[in-house]
Amino acid sequence: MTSNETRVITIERDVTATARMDAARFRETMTARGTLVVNLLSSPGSGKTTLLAETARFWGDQIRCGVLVGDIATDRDAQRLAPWLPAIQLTTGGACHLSLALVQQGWQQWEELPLDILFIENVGNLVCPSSHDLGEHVRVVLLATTEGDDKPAKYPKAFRTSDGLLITKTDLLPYLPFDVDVAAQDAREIRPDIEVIALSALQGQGLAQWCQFLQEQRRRHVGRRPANESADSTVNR
Ligand SMILES: Nc1nc2c(ncn2[C@@H]2O[C@H](COP(=O)(O)OP(=O)(O)OP(=O)(O)O)[C@@H](O)[C@H]2O)c(=O)[nH]1
Ligand SMILES: [Mg+2]
Repeated sequence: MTSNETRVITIERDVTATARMDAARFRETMTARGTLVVNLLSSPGSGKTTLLAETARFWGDQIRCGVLVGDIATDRDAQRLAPWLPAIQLTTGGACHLSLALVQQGWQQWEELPLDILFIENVGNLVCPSSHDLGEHVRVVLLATTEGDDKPAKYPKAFRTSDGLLITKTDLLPYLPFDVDVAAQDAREIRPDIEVIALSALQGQGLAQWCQFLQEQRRRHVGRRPANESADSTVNR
């Protein structure tokens, strides 16, 4: 073969099968422990960390949450979250998404900690994280009103692989040409059953609906109520 010839090599096995199996195993372990795993992804700055802090504040000690927070560099998000919920920073050292191996490394530090919900805040990026199963039960994508209502069709994989879409920073709607219905419709064309919630973490609108969504997901995937949740519990601020 000369140096500029191309050879096609057929690999007759699914090279992603091992990664899928590892993710499925982690999910099963977390199901058995009664911990719902929620993977949050979005562009940088859509409001993931702010939302997590407000979610933990909303629930207080009613629901036990922890977060593994991914960033390329710095532990700023873990520091911001520490006053509100247990937080471990996972620093990727340049990679544009979290890996299951890194998540499991973080989780090992908590194996004895009883959690109702484990959040994973992925690295701010609307492309790379969507291709990596981190063993989550639920994937949620955030789209801020400042990003434009045309983004779902432009970044389809993030929306196709997500169970929920949070339209964030709705307090800014009076100042922006962003139409919530247009963004929701765009996302539903890619993923018809995506649950859409519009919210403002800063002002609190939509937060109760988001927390209700998480409780429903927990009942569905993990099949138990949080230990501290009373039988007729509805979320109150
Ligand atoms: N107006 C408004 N600003 C918000 C809201 N939520 C977050 N922000 C602001 O948006 C900026 C980014 O928020 P973060 O929570 O750091 O966003 P992030 O998605 O965690 O960012 P990365 O981790 O860097 O990807 C901050 O200045 C927040 O104060 C909101 O509901 N309304
Ligand atoms: Mg953040």
